[in-house]
Amino acid sequence: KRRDIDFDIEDVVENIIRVYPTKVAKKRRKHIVVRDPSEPQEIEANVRTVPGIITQRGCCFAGCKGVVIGPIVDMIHIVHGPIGCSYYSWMTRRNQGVPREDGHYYLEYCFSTDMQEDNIIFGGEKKLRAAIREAYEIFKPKAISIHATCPVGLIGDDIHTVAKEMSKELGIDIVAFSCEGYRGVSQSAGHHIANNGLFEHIVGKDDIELDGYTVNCLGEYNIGGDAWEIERILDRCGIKVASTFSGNGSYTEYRRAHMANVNLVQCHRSINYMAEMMETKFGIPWIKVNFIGVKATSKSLRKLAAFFEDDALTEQIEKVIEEEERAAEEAIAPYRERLEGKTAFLFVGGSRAHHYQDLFRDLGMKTIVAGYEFAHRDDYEGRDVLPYIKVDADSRNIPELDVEPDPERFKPRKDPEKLKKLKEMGIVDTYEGMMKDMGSGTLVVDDISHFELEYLMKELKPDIVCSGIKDKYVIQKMGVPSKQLHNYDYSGPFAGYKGAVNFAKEIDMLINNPSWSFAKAPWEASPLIKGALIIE
Ligand code: CFM
Ligand code: HCA
Repeated sequence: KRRDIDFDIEDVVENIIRVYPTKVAKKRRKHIVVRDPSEPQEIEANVRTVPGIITQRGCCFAGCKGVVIGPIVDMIHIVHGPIGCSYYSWMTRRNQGVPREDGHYYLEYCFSTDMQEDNIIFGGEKKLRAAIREAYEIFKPKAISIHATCPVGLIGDDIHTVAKEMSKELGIDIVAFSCEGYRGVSQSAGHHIANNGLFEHIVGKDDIELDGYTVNCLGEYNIGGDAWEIERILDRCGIKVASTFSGNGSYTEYRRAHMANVNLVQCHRSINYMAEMMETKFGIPWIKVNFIGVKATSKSLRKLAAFFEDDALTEQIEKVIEEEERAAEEAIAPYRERLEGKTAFLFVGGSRAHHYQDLFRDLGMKTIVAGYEFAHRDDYEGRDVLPYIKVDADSRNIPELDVEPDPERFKPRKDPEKLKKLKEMGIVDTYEGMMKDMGSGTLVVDDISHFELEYLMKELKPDIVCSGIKDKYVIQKMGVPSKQLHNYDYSGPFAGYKGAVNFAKEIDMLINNPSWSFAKAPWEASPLIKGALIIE
């Protein structure tokens, strides 16, 4: 029998599930977890979305071209396909960049083969070759990437052979990515393909020594300038960023990225493959960091101090933490007073729904429902519980590269005994995942459907919902403010200490804006016909 809905969270979940047809209900139930920190919990993730359900997910092409490769500023990225795929992946993500001294900078251009019907029928390779030649003649780039869209896979254009032949003809690196939109089950497959291509063709080609303490920032895309705030902080500590994968990324910098001391992993989901392959081939360990949130940033810096084990560096890091924390907390205090106790829902791709919980905690707010669009079980349950290869369903279609230690370049950055100790301390080569940070009775929902989102909003009445463009205005029409955590709407940075202050100010402006009380949800404005499904 349908019970009256109360705030017993188990009941809320059951009420959602019983609306679905039996088969769908069975599937969706496994994607919803009511947190009980007293026991290890499992969640279904990285599987095909139920057809017909309104999902927030994107495609493999989005993950490869849009997310990982597109932000590299000094390569030309050619989309082989219909113009729409190129246009819709052009500058909407707000990944920022600047030209380097050599002047190669193509972020503001949109390159496409603009496939037409006759290319679909007679093949598009000729057109792709012509596009590469034309781009080369005009811009003389150092390197070009080619990205396949759905029709390319369907008609069987051999983009890898075209890349090889054109690379020989023009004498530059040309890397092809078979990232047809339909591959895998989400953007996630595209990350994997992009990581493989970058690693195989670009990373580790130039042995140029780097001075001092150097890190690569992996899984940081410089949305709204986040990477620059992180760089500012690391720079103050005396640590240099050798390269960032891939916000404001550079082909030239990736070729020597293997010379850095350690890899910092911000977004584990999109770049864990690169971290893993670099460790195997070059001996570079990785540290899972989170630069979203004041306390989280300090914690990440302390992990770095523990890794380098240098008293002078540790002292400098502590000094930076002391000064930056004080300034940020002072600036946040007035906002925190007005935000304390408010609640948030977080639904974002594969890492931010976890990372932003730290920042909300700094504001005195509580995340009561959170979920990823396309993360894998290890991002929820923890990396040590679930080593990535075992849970990586994408690997069904995307082959792992055969990576071995490179005898000439493999320099262990830490002696194995120390590394083992650091791992036991939770400092290197490990990631705990989202669920551990979520309190008893909170909800974790993977690949949330539109129906589930609306239902949960009506029942739990969050003060803010952080999500993407597909549901922002639906949420706001329900009288609840929505902050996009993908592109940050029009602002940022939100990372690091200064970013946390920007975020606090914006969340305060949104939540404490009196206009929301004037918005009438559709069901308030005109009565809806209401029914209940009674299942005995
Ligand atoms: Fe990583 Fe990202 Fe994210 Fe992601 Fe994305 Fe993004 Fe995202 Mo949008 S790489 S998983 S595929 S942190 S584009 S910068 S905001 S869904 S949570
Ligand atoms: C993508 C990119 C995206 C989309 C954001 C959104 C981004 O997945 O293709 O749905 O609002 O961050 O720009 O995640």
